[in-house]
Amino acid sequence: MRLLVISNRLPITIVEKDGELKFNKSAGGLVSGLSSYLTSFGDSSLPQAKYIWTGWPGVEIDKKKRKNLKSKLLNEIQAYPVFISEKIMDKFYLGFCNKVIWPLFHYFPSYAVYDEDYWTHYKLVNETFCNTIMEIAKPGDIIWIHDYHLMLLPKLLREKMPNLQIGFFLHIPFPTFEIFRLLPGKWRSEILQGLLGSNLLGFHTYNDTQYFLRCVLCILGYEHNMGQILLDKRIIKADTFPISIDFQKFYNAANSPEVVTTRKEFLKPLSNSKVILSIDRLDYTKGIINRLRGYETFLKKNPQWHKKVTLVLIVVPSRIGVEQYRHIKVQIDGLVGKINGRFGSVNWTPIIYQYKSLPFNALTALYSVSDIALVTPLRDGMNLIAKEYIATKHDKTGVLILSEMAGASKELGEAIIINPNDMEEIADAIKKALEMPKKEQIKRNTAMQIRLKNYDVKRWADEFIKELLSVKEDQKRINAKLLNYSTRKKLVKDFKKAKKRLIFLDYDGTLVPFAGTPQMAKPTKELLKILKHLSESPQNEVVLISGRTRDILEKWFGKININLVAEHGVWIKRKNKDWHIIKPLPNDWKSRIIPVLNLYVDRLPYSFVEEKEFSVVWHYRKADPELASIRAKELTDYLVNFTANIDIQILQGSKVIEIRNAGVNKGTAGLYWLSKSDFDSIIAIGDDWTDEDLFKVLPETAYSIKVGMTQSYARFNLSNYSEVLELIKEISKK
Ligand code: GDG
Repeated sequence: MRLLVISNRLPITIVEKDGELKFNKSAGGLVSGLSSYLTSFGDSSLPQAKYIWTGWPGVEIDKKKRKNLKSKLLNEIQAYPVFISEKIMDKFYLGFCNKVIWPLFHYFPSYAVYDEDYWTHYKLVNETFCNTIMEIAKPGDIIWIHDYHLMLLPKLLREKMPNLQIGFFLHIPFPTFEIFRLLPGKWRSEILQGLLGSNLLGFHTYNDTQYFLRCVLCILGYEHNMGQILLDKRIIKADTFPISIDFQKFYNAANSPEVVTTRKEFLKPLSNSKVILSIDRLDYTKGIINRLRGYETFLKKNPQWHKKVTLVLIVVPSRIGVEQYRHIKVQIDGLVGKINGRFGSVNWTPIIYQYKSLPFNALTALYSVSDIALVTPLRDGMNLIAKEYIATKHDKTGVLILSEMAGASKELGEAIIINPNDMEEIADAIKKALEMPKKEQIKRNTAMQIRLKNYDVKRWADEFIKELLSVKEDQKRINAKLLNYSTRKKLVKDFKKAKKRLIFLDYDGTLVPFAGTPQMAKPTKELLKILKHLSESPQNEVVLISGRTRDILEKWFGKININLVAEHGVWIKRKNKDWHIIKPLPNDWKSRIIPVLNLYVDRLPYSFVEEKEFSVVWHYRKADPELASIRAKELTDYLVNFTANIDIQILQGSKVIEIRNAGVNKGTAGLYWLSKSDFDSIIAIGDDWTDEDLFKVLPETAYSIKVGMTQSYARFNLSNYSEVLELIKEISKK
């Protein structure tokens, strides 16, 4: 098994020395986390487990040097570069990624710049990734795509290699529908369609997952069941996988000789002071300004802590080409100066400020030396800093102050959780942290450490890949029920051989697609021709078995000589005969139900009531899907109680709720036809719950076929009405 990890950047930095390209491995949160998983993946129990990491190498590579670099990267670190010019990357990365997606997905819609040129470059880079991956992908490979830079890639890959197993993980938050819909219509649909090319989509938090599923429903109209979407013949699963850290790496490093030495050095100027640590990439989402204001409020309110506390503020340069980042840097510089100027003295600097990144040992030393970590993002997918801080605490002392807007707050509930927009709350949290008894600190940190140790980054990656493989197994089970080539061939052969054949065909969703209103779903000329042809053969008994009224069936199919069943089995019309009712039924209950349904028509715009002779239907196909699903549940609950003493059934169909007499259904109608003769070939095709009654009464040898990929009593599945048409066209041939 081969795993292809795809991310925007390869975990390397390239340097040119004496005209030759050299590279160093770089270690960030994701990189170091994934690297340890991939190392263990290489020696895992999975047969021939191997991996290749694909991404942009970070710089534009001269055409002449590409071949050489490619083989060097592949041989030495199992990496495969995607070559893209810096000019294109600028519009893609600084443009679409960081001026559209990053601000929008972090709830900063006013920072988003909807530039068509950025979108063009986003598509171009995703396509270039796809083409590069095609150079190495083999059937059976597992693809794991990372993050918001590559949201179109799953679909692009699926189009080239339909059977690839593709997983996608989003490292940033997925926004609510109200934010996501701000994207121009074409972009937002293409992004969702792009993501749905995956078999598994992973998000940090339950909310992110739900927001994604809601966008899919509201924008594309695809419903899900427990996070599972069925699209054509494919299962797509969305689930929550909160990313973690390499716990042991941070824990062990905190006691390494290098870190112990660095810690001592750091402690020299800070020995008489409590240390508050703030470290982030320079980013407006990280709440650095709010943090400084919160600290300022704390100093204002608590003069007793002056000269006894120091904020170590590390800001790591990032995305320098984006205007908001330059602006925030100016703001931070100003605020640090203001606070130090106002509260500082010759022998005390309230904020020690550094605008550069730290080597790993220094970072770990700072974590372990700090009494408090102040982590106050305005919005953050997860936030690894918070987790890493806890991991370095050998004596389990130290206090984490964490924003409720970070995904990490869902797992690190023992931290002091704050709202980053509330300066008073930040200030009070700092005071509470400084005064927290050691025993309390140890209790809180022990609980968090156990959690982080048990669910580390390896476990995170492992669970993602396991679930990706399990979706593959589920898919296989579904595929096994698909009417494949050989079963279909046998069906046709058995049918042709038979002397007496019975064919049950449902109408809506089986022979025609669903339309906005029932009147619009008329049969096409081609369908009428096929049905006529099929029904004319004296060996065939073709029964159109529908929930429609006899009037509409008569109107649409009256001219062809075919058996009809209306209202799900209530009315029967044999060829050349008149309609008759299968058994006498009451319909006086309708007058009590219709006003209730009308009430729900008022409560759900675009829903309407259809009255049939022995049933009534509340249709909601054109209504807002979310409100509709709530109203449908409410109505069902209400009807169940309301009709407790009446012998009627409430059926949840495809975007309809139908209320009809109990005891008569497609099954009873099916038995009526089955009793007419000994049939040596029986075929029944339907897409709805009402067809299940029919499937249940058929003999085991019958070819029962469910249209759509949902659970059914039917023996086989076809994915949509056009496949049904192909099949009946084939059997209608002489
Ligand atoms: C995105 C999401 C999500 C930082 N400064 C230095 C340094 N770091 C390392 C930290 C940590 C990583 O960078 C930062 O990770 P975060 O999670 O805090 O934030 P993002 O970079 O925005 O990451 C985020 C993450 O993806 C993973 O899914 O949690 O929400 O935005 O690992 O240690 N490392 C060193 N020196 C530094 O100065 N060595």
